[in-house]
Amino acid sequence: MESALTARDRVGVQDFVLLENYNSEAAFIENLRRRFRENLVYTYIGSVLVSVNPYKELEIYSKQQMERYRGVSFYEISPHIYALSDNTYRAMRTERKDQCILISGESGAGKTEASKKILLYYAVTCPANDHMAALGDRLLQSNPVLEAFGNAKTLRNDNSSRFGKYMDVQFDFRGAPVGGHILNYLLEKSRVVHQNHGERNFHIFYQLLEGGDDDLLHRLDLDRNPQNYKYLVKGNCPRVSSISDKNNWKTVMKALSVIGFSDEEKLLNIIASVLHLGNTHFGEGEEGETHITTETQIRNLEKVRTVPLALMDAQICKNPLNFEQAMSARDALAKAMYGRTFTWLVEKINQSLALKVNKGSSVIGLLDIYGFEVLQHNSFEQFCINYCNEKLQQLFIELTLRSEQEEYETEGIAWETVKYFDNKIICDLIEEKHKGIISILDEECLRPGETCDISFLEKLEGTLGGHPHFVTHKLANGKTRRVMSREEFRLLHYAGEVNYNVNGFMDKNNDLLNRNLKEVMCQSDNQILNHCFRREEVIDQKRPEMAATQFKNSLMKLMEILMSKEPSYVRCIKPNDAKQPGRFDEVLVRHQVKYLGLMENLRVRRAGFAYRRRFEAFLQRYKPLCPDTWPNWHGKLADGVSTLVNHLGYKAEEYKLGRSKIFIRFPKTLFTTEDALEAKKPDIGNISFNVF
Ligand code: AD9
Ligand code: MG
Repeated sequence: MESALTARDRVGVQDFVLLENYNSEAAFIENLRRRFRENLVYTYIGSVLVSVNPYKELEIYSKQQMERYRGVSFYEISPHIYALSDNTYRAMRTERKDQCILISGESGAGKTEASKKILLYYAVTCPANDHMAALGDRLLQSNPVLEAFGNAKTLRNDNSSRFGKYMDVQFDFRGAPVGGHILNYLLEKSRVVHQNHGERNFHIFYQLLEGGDDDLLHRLDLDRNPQNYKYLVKGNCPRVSSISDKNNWKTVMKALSVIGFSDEEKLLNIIASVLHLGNTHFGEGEEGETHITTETQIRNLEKVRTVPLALMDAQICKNPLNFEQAMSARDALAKAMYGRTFTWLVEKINQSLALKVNKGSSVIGLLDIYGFEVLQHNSFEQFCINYCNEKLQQLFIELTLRSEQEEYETEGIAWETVKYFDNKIICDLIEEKHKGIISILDEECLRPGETCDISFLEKLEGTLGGHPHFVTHKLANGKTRRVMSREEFRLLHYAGEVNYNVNGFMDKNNDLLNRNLKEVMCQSDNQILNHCFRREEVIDQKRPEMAATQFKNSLMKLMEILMSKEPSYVRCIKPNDAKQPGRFDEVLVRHQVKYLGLMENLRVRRAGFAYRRRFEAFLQRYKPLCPDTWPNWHGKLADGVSTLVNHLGYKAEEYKLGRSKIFIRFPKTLFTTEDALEAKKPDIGNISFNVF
């Protein structure tokens, strides 16, 4: 039999708090690597779950596995996303407190897969009621629909979520799921009209062309070749080997019907119209005015009857717009149509999940939001995404520190202060009223006269010059390591430096749709678009909130929601950039460990003690080691633990007894105890490396 020590050497510790040298990043990464090599993709930092994307199907998600984790406490069995799901569920049931699970990590790290596994766990293991079967299905089926419309192939992930998602799952007093609600955040609309090389538009376009039957495509006047559509050729990547658009199309259509959609064709009409719109060309008339020139496109668009093209033409002509303006108005329309339809789709799904006002019910919220993003060229979208990650990191720091501190106080043990980087300074830099980047951007968008992206940058330099986390070409004085262009500003995020190119910031923040085009859309025959483009909006002269401010406000609300719940965390790590199984790129992993703040997390968690366990759990496990506690201890639990550790020879500096838990300072103490247990009970074999 392999000794416990070598087993531990081989597979590492299952909780980082048990690392001998918990300050060493190298030891942390080595532990991750050992476990990854053994296909052990989950490891804890206390109650936080760290997950490394295996990039291959592991046999650990079956129904039998779900059963193994039901009602079992965290440390009795190897770490798993099901353990976290189950613990969260039980905490909700026993403490009657709303919970949330926050999933973070960079693009392709496995956030969406994790959230789907959690949902599946609840759908399969929770008690059912009459409505439950249908509701569980609808909850699960909302995923393929949202992914078809909101995910796309990017360079980093073949199925990248291009929107943020927060989903509440509601449970009744018996613990059966009874409702759900989704909040969506900032869809990357620019993808509708432009994709970087090697990337695609949203999946649904390709699914429709590949999977739709001939009749449907005929009715929509589409042909099967994506290369024939301007909005689909920018990335030069119509097919992706890991994706079957045809099969996914079937899944999506089935999912739509489970959710209760009765008229998919209206939805598909809009998708087709976006493609036709992209192929619409403009030409200059005799007096320099712009006209739509492609007759066939007019015919097609009229046929699908979403955009009254003749009206649109008349409006463009009446306005009049020059060629460039007409093209950009067309693109703005395509983005607005798609973006609003996506929001409408989320509303429809919400109606079908119907969150109920229900006495005695509680919720578990799941947050799957885009990870920190640093691309070659970073624009407004990356700015928003990374701002969102700053906010989440702040929440994480605040809540983990708070809960640790609270635990020490409840247990009556002195709290040892831990040093950590508080990123509030960066959040303020972005969101502070009047002085923050978003306020300055809004002001510049509203200022009359000649404003442009560069004048926005100059304003930033004027206001923020000297801020320790803000740099530009001018302010850097040649001191920066990387060359910056004159159109960039750099933010020193908690996760690293990112250069943002200001080109397009003003336009994207304004997110304006030509008023005349809005008017045109109000007259569409398509009921969904009628719902999305309201007449009141055209009449109402008040300017809607700018995009960044809208996003900021929705994030504030999200923070409030999350603060009101008991959080659990899943921190996802991407092992390599090649999307390949078995490859562990140390540089890449180290970077993520750094920016996810995992070392800080570990330091906070250790704050003096490596291990803590409730008295009853500790006694239950180790009582065979002491004749006074074996087979049963009849006195007070604390006395039992005291008797046990005295018998084991624990020294005073090695442990402390709180009110309901024992705190052990060094992993070594625990390992020695664990080895003694194994020697005593060889029949339990290598269970020790399961436990640690
Ligand atoms: V993004 O920020 O939305 O671009 P995610 O959501 O973090 O990203 P995702 O969950 O989509 O990443 O995972 C990327 C791919 O990794 C999936 O399509 C799977 O092919 C693969 N993956 C992720 N997690 C697992 C897993 N637990 N088991 C097997 C996985 N494969
Ligand atoms: Mg995702």
